[in-house]
Amino acid sequence: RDERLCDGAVVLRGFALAEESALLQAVAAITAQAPFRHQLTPGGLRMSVAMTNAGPLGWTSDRRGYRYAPRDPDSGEPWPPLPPAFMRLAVAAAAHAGFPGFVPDACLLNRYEPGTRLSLHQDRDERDLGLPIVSASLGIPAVFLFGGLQRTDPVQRVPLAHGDVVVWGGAARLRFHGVLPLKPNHHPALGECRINLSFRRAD
Ligand code: MD3
Ligand code: FE
Repeated sequence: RDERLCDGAVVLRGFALAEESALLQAVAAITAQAPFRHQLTPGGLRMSVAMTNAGPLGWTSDRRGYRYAPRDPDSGEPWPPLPPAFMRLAVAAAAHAGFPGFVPDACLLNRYEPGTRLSLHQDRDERDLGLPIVSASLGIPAVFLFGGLQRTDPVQRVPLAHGDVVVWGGAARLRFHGVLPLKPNHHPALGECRINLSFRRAD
């Protein structure tokens, strides 16, 4: 079932389905407390992806830059805690992919609707770039773009469906990546929506 994309990146098809109902319930509880919002980039543009966080730290963006912060800037409250099902999934997927000590302290939740895209970028706001990121896809399918270490390197197109988990570590960790605009679609549990959970060790 493991699909190796390159050194350090492996797709675990359907890995999140074992926890499907607990994950969906946890997403609903988190977003009731810390709703999805379209953050501002440092350049002053509103992001097409709507985001929120769970865990001791959450990834935020505003005109001053990108950072991990312990509180939701909209409410002034701490981000909701990482639910047990989130922690179990991230720890199990990382261990399965060869990162046995990985324990996340941040989960970024991204919400996509038809037409939403995420342009090519690198994730480098975490303290230890030797640690992996574990991502889980829920809802309608998406095409993930997986490039190289330079923005202009050729990209692989990787279809990701409900329940798929990817572990990005080692040499894959600093590769450029993004998501193509979502096609109109429907998922029985989430409607016209894709939610991606990405588990990180920020601090
Ligand atoms: C590959 N999100 O939030 S998660 C992001 O589907 C982000 O919402 C995408 O990229 C999404 O930053 C993809 C998978 C992911 C996360 C981090 C990576 C892939 C990565 C870091 C390096 C290489
Ligand atoms: Fe990313």
